[in-house]
Amino acid sequence: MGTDVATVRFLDESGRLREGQEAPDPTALLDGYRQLALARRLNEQAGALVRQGRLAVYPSSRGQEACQVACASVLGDGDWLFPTYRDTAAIVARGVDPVEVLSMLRGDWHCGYDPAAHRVAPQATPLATQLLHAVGVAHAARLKGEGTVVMALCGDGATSEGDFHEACNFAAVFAAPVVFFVQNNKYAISVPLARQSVAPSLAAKAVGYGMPGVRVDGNDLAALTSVLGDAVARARAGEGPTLVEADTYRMEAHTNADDATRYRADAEVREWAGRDPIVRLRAHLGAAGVLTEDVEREVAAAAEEMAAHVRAGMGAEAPADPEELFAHVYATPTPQLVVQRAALRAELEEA
Ligand SMILES: Cc1ncc(C[n+]2csc(CCOP(=O)(O)OP(=O)(O)O)c2C)c(N)n1
Ligand SMILES: [Mg+2]
Repeated sequence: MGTDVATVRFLDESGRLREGQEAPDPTALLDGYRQLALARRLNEQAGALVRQGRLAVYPSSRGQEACQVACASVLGDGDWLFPTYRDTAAIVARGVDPVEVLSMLRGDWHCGYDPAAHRVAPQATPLATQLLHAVGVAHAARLKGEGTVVMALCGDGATSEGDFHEACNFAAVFAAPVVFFVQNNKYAISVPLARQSVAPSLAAKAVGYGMPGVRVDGNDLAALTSVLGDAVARARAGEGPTLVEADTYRMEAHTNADDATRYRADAEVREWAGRDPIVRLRAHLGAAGVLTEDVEREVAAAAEEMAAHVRAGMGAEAPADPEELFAHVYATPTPQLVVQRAALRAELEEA
């Protein structure tokens, strides 16, 4: 039913350039490859930290690393990124220290980094709420005549939320400089895409809002960088929002608290393992002669250095002050909170 949009793809699953496709700049792609390797190592390291009890939870973006790297790399310093809980690697690709980013998933009450300094909003857990905030920031920037573009991330499941609809509609009507980037990883925890939407594609939903919708191979860094780069340029030129859907896959369970074998077949996971974004780019860059063994060694060393930094940062005990429970809620604490705080203090002093 209805008309679908074609999927943009530059590299096929074995890394060959598609016929008639102009070759992307290998130097930029090589830098992207470095970032992909770091993102994969971060996913692995964070998973290990969960098993060691150093992180409370980690929603892995394994398999989605090309999306993570591309959405950060197309932004300028003055632009904004609005991530979800699954987008830790995108925030790190934007240049934020992974130790800071992971502190929320360790259980801290704050997001771990300074959102204004990095122009990265806190990772949103309530689905799609960040899209409205992103549109607000984009609209304000436009009214102020700033050249800011906002990259708003969400998952396939989040597109069923009312907030998604409101954000898309408002952004299109007011030509807000925002890019809606949906990582369609085929599941919302255990709910498969077929139970989420029967639209021809998620990108096709853009038609109803009067904005362009583009579907892109989410495991092809070259195609993603091009499509997202064009959407950012369009927003910056005052032409309004774009909805970009990445066709990708969540290779791991929703989080460490989920058992994905209960709702999806191994064969499906294996099929997607054959479309790995890193393997594909490695094959392409190897054939182009730019990914030498020396470069591979250098990339692996940088990934190990980052992982060691993360282990050191997460291994150190987080400073914990129980009285923080009472801070940052009311400018003037309520009488009940004053009593409770005093009771806690007295109990801690006794202990
Ligand atoms: C408003 C809201 N409803 C429900 C949840 C519970 N929840 C957390 S993650 C999730 C699935 C989201 O799926 P998707 O948007 O596809 O993102 P993904 O986890 O696949 O990256 C749900 C239902 C929530 N966090 N917020
Ligand atoms: Mg999903």
